[in-house]
Amino acid sequence: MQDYRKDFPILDQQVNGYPLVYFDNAATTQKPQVVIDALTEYYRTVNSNIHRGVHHLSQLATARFEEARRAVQQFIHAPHAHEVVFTRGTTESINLIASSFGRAFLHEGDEVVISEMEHHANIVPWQMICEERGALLRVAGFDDDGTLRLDELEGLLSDRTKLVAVAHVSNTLGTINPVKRIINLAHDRGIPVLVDGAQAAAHIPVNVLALDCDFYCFSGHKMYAPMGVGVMYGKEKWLNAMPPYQGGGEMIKTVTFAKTTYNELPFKFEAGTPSVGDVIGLKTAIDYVNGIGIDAIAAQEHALLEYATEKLSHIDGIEFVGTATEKAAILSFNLQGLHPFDVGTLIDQMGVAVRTGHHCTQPVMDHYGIPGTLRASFAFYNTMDEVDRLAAAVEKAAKMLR
Ligand code: C6P
Repeated sequence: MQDYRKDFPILDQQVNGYPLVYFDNAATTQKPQVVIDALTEYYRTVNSNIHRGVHHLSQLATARFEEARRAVQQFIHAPHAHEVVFTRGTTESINLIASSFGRAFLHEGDEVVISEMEHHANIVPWQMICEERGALLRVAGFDDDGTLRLDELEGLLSDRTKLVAVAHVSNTLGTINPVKRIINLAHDRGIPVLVDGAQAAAHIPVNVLALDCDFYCFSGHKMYAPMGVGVMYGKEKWLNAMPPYQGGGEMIKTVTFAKTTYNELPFKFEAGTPSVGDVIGLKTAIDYVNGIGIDAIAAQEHALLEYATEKLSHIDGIEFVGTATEKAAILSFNLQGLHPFDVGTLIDQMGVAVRTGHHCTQPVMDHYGIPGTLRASFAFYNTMDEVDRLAAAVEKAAKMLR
């Protein structure tokens, strides 16, 4: 894995006089040179609007854009390329589904079930649409170790439930949720399931066909691709039954002032000019990840998590937040009596980048009665030496603050 590290030029720099240790990969991953090159190459030689022109560049850009769609389809094992819709990111993907599915299928007295560990992006859009439609949001809790209470979730499912929406991996607790079991429980009752895959897509294998999920959402920038592109996978039967999210160019078949008819999938959900270069960058990132292998990536990140958990457990007053058995490489923690911002600021002075705060999961903070955590999140390019640097920095910060 060490060989791949040199593919990421940004990692080779000093911060505050120390070699950078980048442990904020859950917020966004760094980009390999091939992705940076794909972007500049696109703007240098191909840039053009897509699906609109007969001219050479437009056709080239369109072909590359659609090639990227097929790459995403294969990456997540979607049955059809037209079930892959490009968005700006997970947030937009979930808002699209909440707004469109909600308008089609949510009525007064209906319910949407989510979990207590969701990112705000998988809470607020549901609150908004539920309020608009007179529906109710129901929340399944988690145990103190960060394990989702599956029995509680099952108990919430009824003939009023119109959708279940859960994270594949929690961005704060690191928990890998048993999404296949959740999907089976919901499908037994005819309820569709949305999986928020923002923290899963680049870290564990994703197979939407095997999962049989109805929707799967993720962001390119969390999987080595540029910011500005995300994916909303939806089963054809749902996408056909849902109204468009936004109106505009590209999503129409015919427009008259009397009546407009909508384009076929996936274009019905892709109004306006998309971020073509970023989509092409996403394909390059997928090729790059495939070149290493998602299983090898998962194994390396798991080793980093185990080592970091062991190493940090020796620090005086450390409290881990999220210790479920099934975890992705996300380690949230606090130091007794110290504010996470203070510790985070001090370790940044030592060149170590972690995220501090509530990580857009305020209900998780409320669960524990804490204002925030420090969160180290790993990528395959991180090293055990960097974990040593984190542990040393945290220890030193604690000494300075106590
Ligand atoms: N979590 C983090 O530091 P966007 O911003 O649209 O790319 O992703 C939103 C999102 C949705 N679901 C989960 C589980 C997420 O982790 C995120 C983004 C980042 O944890 C930024 S808050």
